[in-house]
Amino acid sequence: MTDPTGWQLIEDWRNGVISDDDFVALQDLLREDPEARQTLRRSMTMDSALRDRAEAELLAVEADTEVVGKQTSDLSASNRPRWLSAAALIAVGLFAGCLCTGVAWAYANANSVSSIRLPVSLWNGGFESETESAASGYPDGPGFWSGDQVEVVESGHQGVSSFEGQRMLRFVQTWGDEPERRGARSNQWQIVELSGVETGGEKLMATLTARFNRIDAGPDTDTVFRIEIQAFSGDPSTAETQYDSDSHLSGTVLKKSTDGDPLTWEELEVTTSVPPETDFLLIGFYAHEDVVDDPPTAPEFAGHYVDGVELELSTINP
Ligand SMILES: [Ca+2]
Ligand SMILES: [Ca+2]
Ligand SMILES: [Ca+2]
Repeated sequence: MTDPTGWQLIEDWRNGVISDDDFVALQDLLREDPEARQTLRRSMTMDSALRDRAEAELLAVEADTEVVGKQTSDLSASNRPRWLSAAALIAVGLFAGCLCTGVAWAYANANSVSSIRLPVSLWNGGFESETESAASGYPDGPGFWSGDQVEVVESGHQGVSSFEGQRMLRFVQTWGDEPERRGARSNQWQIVELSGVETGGEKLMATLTARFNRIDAGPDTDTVFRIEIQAFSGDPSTAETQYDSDSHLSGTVLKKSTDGDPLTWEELEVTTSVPPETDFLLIGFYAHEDVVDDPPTAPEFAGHYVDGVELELSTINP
């Protein structure tokens, strides 16, 4: 597809920042232009969760207009809810050990295969520990947050109540150790090892959820937050080089512009397939300077917070 407008519409949709009018324009374009549909499908190739979403939201038109070789993932929308088989629970539970903070059993219904919901917690996803960030830059192992300057603050900071517990994390600067260069985003990473997970041949999915909030400090207040999850093979110490070289096995990213109401938390959630050869997941969340990119030595975020970061692993029952 050579139409730059079409590319931009697809990119905005992928990042979750498309406007209502542009969404309608994108649907019209996809309805009328087979090449645009092909472009969208190709751009989804690495991401089964996005591909499912595209087919649910944007590519349904194909059923009426042409016969296509659909690259449909077998993780259909109706199968996507996060239910686990008993075998997967045992396998993941044994592996995860300290990662599991309360395994909740919930049988789907009497007519389905018995399934169990398994929330797998990241370390300190609620930021109730006073240790906010163990290192700067990429993590080289599991079990801690690492990235740019952040601080754990008490609930009520600048009029923002924590999403859960008594504390939350505030984005401070777009850099870690030294303000060496200009930056327009502040983020934190965490690695979750999966190399010991046995799923009994079932498809494994990972869902990342995070809640964001910000104050309204006037028209210059930045608005955009982002979450990201990627699956990699190999040793976790290779996370930085693999991420920089785009060597993920699968992954999903989502951006969202938030309101200026400090009383409401905005939720971002992404789901990605976890290929069998996955050894670890790289989890990330960001605040973007989408309105004004302040110099690195100036305050870069007026009051931008994250809380309630959760990772959930699930298998899809056939
Ligand atoms: Ca909290
Ligand atoms: Ca809000
Ligand atoms: Ca900046």
